[in-house]
Amino acid sequence: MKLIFAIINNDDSHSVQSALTKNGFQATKLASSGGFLLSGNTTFMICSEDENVDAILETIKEHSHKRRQFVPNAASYGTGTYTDFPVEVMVGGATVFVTNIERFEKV
Ligand code: 2BA
Repeated sequence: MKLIFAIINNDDSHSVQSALTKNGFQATKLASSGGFLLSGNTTFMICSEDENVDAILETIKEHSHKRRQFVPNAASYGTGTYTDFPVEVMVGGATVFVTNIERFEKV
């Protein structure tokens, strides 16, 4: 079994959630925020059988869009990058981590 963490833009989270549910995949949504932009995003926690991982990633990919966002100056202090103007970065579609689950139980 695998545990998938998928970090999604808030604007895509409803669409991703609906598609996962429609395709029969159970997910837990966590409110999270990015360390760079310091803005809110959504982390999905999805436990699945190994053979469903690709279908889940495909569903997430289909509903997560790339977008340009501007980084306010204050957000770049930690990186050592100091500019007078906001910096444009490309965000998304989704940042995904797939990990092994040693044991899964509902008690
Ligand atoms: P943030 O940390 O707010 O990052 C937002 C976007 O800013 C990133 O988009 C990337 O394009 C840019 N960015 C981040 N750190 C940067 C840096 N040091 N220098 C220049 N640009 C930088 P994504 O890569 O699509 O990431 C979206 C969100 O996914 C991130 O939000 C963070 O919450 C999460 N994430 C991405 N990579 C991660 C990782 N390796 N570990 C944990 N979370 C990660």
